[in-house]
Parts: sequence; C-alpha cells; structure tokens
Amino acid sequence: MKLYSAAPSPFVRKVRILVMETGLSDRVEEVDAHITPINPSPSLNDANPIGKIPALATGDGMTLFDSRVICEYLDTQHQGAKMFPQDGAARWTALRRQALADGILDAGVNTRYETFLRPEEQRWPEWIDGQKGKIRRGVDALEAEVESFGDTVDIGTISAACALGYLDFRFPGDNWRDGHPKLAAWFEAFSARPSMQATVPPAG
Ligand code: 99T
Repeated sequence: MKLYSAAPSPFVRKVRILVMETGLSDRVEEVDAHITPINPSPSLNDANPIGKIPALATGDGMTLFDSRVICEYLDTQHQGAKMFPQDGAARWTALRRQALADGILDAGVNTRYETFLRPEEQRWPEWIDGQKGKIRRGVDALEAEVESFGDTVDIGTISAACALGYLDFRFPGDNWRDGHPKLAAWFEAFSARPSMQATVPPAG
C-alpha cells in the first residue's frame, strides 16, 4: 500500500501511528507529498481529487481518503487489537473523540494557512479568532473528559494526541497546557509510546 504523506501533517500522523500500533509498517510505503492549497501536486490530485493528504493507494486499484476512512480501512487489515471498537458505546465514544480532535485540527490547519500562507495584508483577525475559539473549546472539552481515557489506545485517543501534538508544533506560544493540567499529564504519558516518538513532526 502507498501512503501519500508529509511529516508535518497531523492527519498523516494519525495514520502513521495506527500503522505502527497495528503492526502494518511492512505493508505501507510512504510517498512524499508536501502540498498546500496553493502548491498542489498533480499526482496527488489524480489519487485524491480533493488534493489533500493523507491518501492511501490500497494496491488493488482503490485510493482512499481522508484520514478517518484510511484509518478504519487499515484497521480491517490486521488481526491484532482493534483501534476502532466494533460496536456499542465504546465505538461512539472513540468516533466522537476522533471528531473532536479532527475539529481542533481543522481549525488549527485553517489558522496555519491563514497566518502563514495568506499574504499579510489580506489576513482576517476575526476569522483567526473564530478558529482559535474552536481550538480553545475543543481543548477544554478534552480536559473535561480526559480522566475517562484511562490507558485506552484507539482511534479516539490517537486523534486527541495528534491534535495536541499539532498545537505544540504550530502554536507553541498559545500554551494549550495552561488550565488543562489533566490533559497535559495524559499527553505526556501517551507521548512516550514508540509510535508517538517515531512520528514527532520535524522542526521548521
Ligand atoms: O488543503 C490542501 O489543499 C492541502 N492540505 C492538506 O492536505 C492537509 C495537510 S495538514 N490535510 C488535511 O487537511 C486533511 C484533512 C482531512 N479531513 C483528513 O485527512 O482527515 C498540514 C498541516 C501543516 O502543514 O501545518
């Protein structure tokens, strides 16, 4: 399988962590696709018409996107502990946590593009504030429920860890740990996992 990938992407990181946690590393080859909305890649666009990473060519003629679909597909490709609980409350809890973390990430990536890619004179402070509000409320919600995470390693907690890692990577000055001590402690412990260590986004 071929994963269109770039190390700074937190959505790619979700997939890479799931691959490592489920023992699929030997079956997934990474292809560099460093893109932005203003610097697309024709070969990626052929694979994913939306032009975003991650995308996964499964090797049988199908290309999957986005990270949620790729992760759920890969979870069917191994015999170990499942990262997507099959049913019941555990499933909806994990999917909801993934949606919460992905929402933080969408707002984070929107903010990154607005403050980094968009020409300075065209930036829109109110819009940035709106995105930052989504991030703040999302992190507050994670703090409120983090005690229920326990030792769980599934798509919900992997996504939460990727969201917090992205805030550290792109917005270190925002100090998300302030006012979120339980979440900070959980993140520190979860970050010790080899899959987390191996996927820390590169500086720069
Ligand atoms: O929007 C674009 O054209 C290119 N952006 C992306 O491909 C980003 C890279 S994160 N990927 C997504 O937004 C994927 C979201 C999708 N819902 C999923 O896969 O779950 C780059 C962040 C950074 O460099 O700071």
